[in-house]
Amino acid sequence: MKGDRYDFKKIEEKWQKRWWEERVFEVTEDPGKKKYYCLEMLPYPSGDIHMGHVRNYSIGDVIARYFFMKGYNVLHPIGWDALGLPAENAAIKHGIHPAEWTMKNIERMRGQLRRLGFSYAWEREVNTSLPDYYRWNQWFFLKMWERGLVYRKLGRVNWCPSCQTVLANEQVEGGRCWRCDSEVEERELPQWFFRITAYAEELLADIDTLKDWPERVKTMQRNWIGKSVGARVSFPVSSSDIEIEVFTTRIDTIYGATFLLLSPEHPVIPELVKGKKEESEVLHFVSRERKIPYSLRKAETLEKEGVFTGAYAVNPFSGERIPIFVANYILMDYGTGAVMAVPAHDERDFEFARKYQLPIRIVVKPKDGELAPEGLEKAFTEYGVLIDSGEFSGLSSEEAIARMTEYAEEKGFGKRSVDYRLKDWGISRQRYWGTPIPMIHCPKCGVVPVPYEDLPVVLPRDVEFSGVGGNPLDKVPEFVETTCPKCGGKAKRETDTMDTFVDSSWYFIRYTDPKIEDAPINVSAASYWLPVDIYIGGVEHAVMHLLYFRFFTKVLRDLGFLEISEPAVRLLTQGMVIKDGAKMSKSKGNVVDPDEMIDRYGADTVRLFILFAAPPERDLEWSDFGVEGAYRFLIRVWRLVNRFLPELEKEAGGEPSPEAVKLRRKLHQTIKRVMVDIEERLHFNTAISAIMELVNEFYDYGEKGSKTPGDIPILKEALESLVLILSPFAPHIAEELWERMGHKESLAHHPFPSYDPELAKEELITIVVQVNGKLRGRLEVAEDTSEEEIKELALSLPKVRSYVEGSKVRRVVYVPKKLINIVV
Ligand code: ANZ
Ligand code: ZN
Repeated sequence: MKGDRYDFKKIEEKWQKRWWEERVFEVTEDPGKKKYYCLEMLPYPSGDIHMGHVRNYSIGDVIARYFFMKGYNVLHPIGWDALGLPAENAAIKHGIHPAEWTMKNIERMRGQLRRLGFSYAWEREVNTSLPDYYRWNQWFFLKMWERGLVYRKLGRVNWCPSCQTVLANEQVEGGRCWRCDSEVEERELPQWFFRITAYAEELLADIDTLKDWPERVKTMQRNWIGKSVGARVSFPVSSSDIEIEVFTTRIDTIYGATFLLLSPEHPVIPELVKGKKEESEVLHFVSRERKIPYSLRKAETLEKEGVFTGAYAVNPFSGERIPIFVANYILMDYGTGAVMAVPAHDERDFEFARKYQLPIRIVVKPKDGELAPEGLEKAFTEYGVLIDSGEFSGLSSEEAIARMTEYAEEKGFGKRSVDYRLKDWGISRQRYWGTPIPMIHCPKCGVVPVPYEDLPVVLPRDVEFSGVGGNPLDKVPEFVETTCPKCGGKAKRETDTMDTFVDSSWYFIRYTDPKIEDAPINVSAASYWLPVDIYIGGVEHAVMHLLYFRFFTKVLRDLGFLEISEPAVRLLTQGMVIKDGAKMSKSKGNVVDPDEMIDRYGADTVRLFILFAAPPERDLEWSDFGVEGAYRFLIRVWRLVNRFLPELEKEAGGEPSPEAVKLRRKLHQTIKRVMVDIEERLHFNTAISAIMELVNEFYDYGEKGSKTPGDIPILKEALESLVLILSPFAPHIAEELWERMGHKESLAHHPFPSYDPELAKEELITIVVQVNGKLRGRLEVAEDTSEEEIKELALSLPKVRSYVEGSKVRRVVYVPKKLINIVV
């Protein structure tokens, strides 16, 4: 039996079965034990597990298994983000019911995850498409409605004129309908919104508390919230009693405002142009522009266009009369939808003024120098010193902003104002496969919430999916026709369903007690497990999902369910899996099927390769050669351990050989490195390479067997530790070898080996770090640190980062044990 072939198939099936039958990873709250909550973003059940999932979940599994072995009470759950558009599209295309399609996919993907040997608490699996989950979306909706955090207003949607239906953004491809290729228009429909802006300030401020989130994600969140401090100023319209309020962050430039701009959606337009000769041209322009999707109008490359309204406004500071235009690049959903245009100091206005030959007047000059007298090449957008600005001339922009805002407030035509780019969260979808919004429209009482005791509002099963003529739910009378809970009269049910981002905003809380029936959340379980200790997922979720997830946490705290204000302590955003230079995707035809790889090499090899090929935040280039390499390494471990097993039974005694002493040092250094790499650095690739070095050292010691009986205890310690530290990465082979060493219990809860700090001490050397040949830092590293690791360490030095950030690393020159030079 010993020394037999590495039969991964048999081994993996055996251990998966045992973990499952013995409920090895199921947990309950235990106040006597330190908890660790390891969470990976839950998958959408699209049909197959892809390599991106394998990567995400392998990373999470290493962390979870490691903390199990460190003695923590580890919550490591998984579930399904099971509502959403693809299921409905499949129904339209292939006539299969979304529920059936979803359940089938879940079955299949669950099987695939099992085959990868992940340490999930399967008993806590959550499926967001079941009424026992989504009823709580409805319940939260009602609670939020009571608190004024839900409202209804007109919102824009993509409309396909030929299918007569609303399209999701994902169904618009290059401005055209995914089904019929017609040009998509924008329309306004009443929609439901979550008032996330009520939390804008807190969402922004608390980013500073997220010490263990990547800077990049935090910056993206800050920009998305986009706080702008400025002023609102009212411009009276000449010979009328209309006033137009603008939002500006540069009130200091107001003497240079040479025209006023309105968004095509601005409500004042009809009144402004009424009876003027410009009226029909302006209204025509407005109706044309309003159909153009916002996404296009926001683009920086948009050709600026506008039309004169025939009306003039009066600058409240200078008394000057300036023309009013409607312009395509002014958006109604920011500020007030009206702008004072200062072409000398704003790029977009500059472009517009050039095009329509409007005056460009300089009112701010650089603090140290003059602007060329013959006119500007482009707008001067920096802060400077005011000129030609009446009594404010000579002030710096900073001072002028403060003083002029005060002045406007005193005179009553302006006020300080804070604006956010963040918009309220539009959650309405005109779709079937989502959570029904629990509202009723009564002709007498208006909008009436569904009473709590009538929840859940369950999706009807019998529905027709044609893809045309609007929301399928509208055509189900048994669903739509209802009675008003207030007056008992005939009423209609709301047929919009919720954005599926609602589901994924609180699933992590539901995992803490997924079966509780009389409440959405078990407060004591949530208080024990939360916050999430590490959250792992794709960087594509850096903004929306992570913001909604933070928002829900705050709302649920305010509803009394949670004690925390932020959901996750640490965030790890993994890079993409690429092949032949492109993201692995079905449409590119460069997909490597995980199942096929597992069949060929086993799950342990696939996991090991994926973890070894790149540090988690970087993109990972798929390599068949690399997979082979991972496989050969596991065979090497297999042979090594099996070869030494009989040795361990031999009689021990006497002094160890110098080679064994050396091996022992290496072992303790390796344990330390693996611990630091998993726990602190989250760099699994270098942990694995350390284990590989240890195995090499073992082979150096000799494959022939022990040198003296005094080596036996060291060999036993080294082999057992090797298997244990390998186990988070390649758990099946590790369990099998562990069992062969005579252990009866699974190693999943065996303590992770500890190291002797004296033995683990490594010889340190100093490496000089340069950027473009200039000294920027020094690194103290162990003598045998690899080039790749040194490069990573060098790039992570704050000083180096400040020189490298924003540019591309061209080349890295490494002089072994001396110097590393990063060329950007
Ligand atoms: C006059 C001005 C002069 C401006 C100048 C800028 C520079 P941020 O900083 O991004 O918040 N703006 C205001 N509302 C707008 C809208 N709905 N659509 C398009 N542009 C709008 O941008 C604030 C500035 O963006 C505002 O300050 C306004 O132009 C413009 F030298 O007012 B500014
Ligand atoms: Zn009623």
